[in-house]
Amino acid sequence: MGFGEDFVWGAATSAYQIEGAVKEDGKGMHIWDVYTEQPGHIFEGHTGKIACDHYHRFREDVKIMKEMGLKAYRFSIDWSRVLPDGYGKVNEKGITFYSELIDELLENDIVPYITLYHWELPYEIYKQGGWMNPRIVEWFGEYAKLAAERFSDRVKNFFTLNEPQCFVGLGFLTGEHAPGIRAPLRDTFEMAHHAMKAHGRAVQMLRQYGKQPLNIGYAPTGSMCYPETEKAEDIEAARQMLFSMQTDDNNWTWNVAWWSDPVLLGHYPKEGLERYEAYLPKITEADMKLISEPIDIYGQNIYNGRCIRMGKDGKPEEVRRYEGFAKTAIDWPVTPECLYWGPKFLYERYGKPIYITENGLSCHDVVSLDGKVHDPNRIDFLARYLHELKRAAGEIELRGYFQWSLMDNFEWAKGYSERFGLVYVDYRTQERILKDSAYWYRDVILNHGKDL
Ligand code: GCO
Repeated sequence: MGFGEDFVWGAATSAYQIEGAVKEDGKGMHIWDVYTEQPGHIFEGHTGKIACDHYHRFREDVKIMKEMGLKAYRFSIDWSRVLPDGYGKVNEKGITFYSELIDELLENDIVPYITLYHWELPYEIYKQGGWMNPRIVEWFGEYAKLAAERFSDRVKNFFTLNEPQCFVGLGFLTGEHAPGIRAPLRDTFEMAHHAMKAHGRAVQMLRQYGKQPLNIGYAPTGSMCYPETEKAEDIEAARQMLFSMQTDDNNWTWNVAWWSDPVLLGHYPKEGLERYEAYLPKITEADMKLISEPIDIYGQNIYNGRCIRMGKDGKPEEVRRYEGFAKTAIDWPVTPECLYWGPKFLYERYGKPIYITENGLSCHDVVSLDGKVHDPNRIDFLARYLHELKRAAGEIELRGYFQWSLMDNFEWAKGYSERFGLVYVDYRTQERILKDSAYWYRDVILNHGKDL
């Protein structure tokens, strides 16, 4: 079995991480523009002011995608570039940029997948409460309507939100991402609820104003789990752990089921409603109906997972995370099995066609004396993970895989100190160099992963 001929092989990026041009052609400010200006938040004070200068170099970058044989490209629209205040006046130059990018992709037979929100919250909206303000549901809906009106004649695939776990959890629980706030627990649940309603409103508007039948989904992440062995009890333990409220309260956003049960099953998980009762906002039936507006595809960003076994007490327990695991440059464990078990468990629970919307790693990449970038660790990592994904492809409806990332880029609080790209970026000269892994991935795409 394995990957079919129509399996979507792609790569992903996000606006702030690659575009630069943060104050150009009418773009408004968003929370990362402001957050990165403040000293002390980002490694060595790095910002996305220039990043990979993709705003000016997108044609060159699409040419590279073509050379790599990519079939699809997942990118985000910077909400504040097309709606400087987040609502109201449209910035036509911002629309033109994304329109020209879409045309360039289509001319090169690369299918565009748009993420509407990859953390680029317009600062004007933030000043009015941002995700705490219930009006954000309508504001996000109006933004989705604009995207549908301007791009859905050529773009069929839309993801509404990228990783609400991060933009709520890291932005407002731990405060290590923009806007760097440690909000009261109850506020984070209210923000999360508004974000899920905003997702639902965007689905409605995309559906209503889409110029063609659309594939609509979203791209969450979460604390993935896989069994230590393939014994039935360990598999059951991993499945139980994955969909339980498995974290402590200060890391609650990593609980997968809290974000996906409402969208795909129409209700929050019972365990969570009981456990978090003291912190929850008012949740109405109308809210749940909006949140569970039917979607067509389900993205999941998976980098690693927790190794789980059934304990002697009949309860799931974790094998210690770093005991014997290889680690990537950003110190994340290498756990390929999560790319078989994660999609499998998610498909069994939700029954929606799945895309792996992000998977990849940071390596200590350097330009060697021969002028090339040799990244055997990335090839080894991808070979192991895609081997596991291929097994899942033989069992569930797995639509595609977007490697994170197309090119080295601004890695949030880590700035440019982490290199996740298949393409190396020299930030002083903006030179792009395809790493060995880019050529390896090209061959995987060419032969549909036959050798994985
Ligand atoms: C995320 C984001 C990406 C990151 C990537 C590496 O998943 O956190 O979607 O923007 O850059 O995952 O951390």
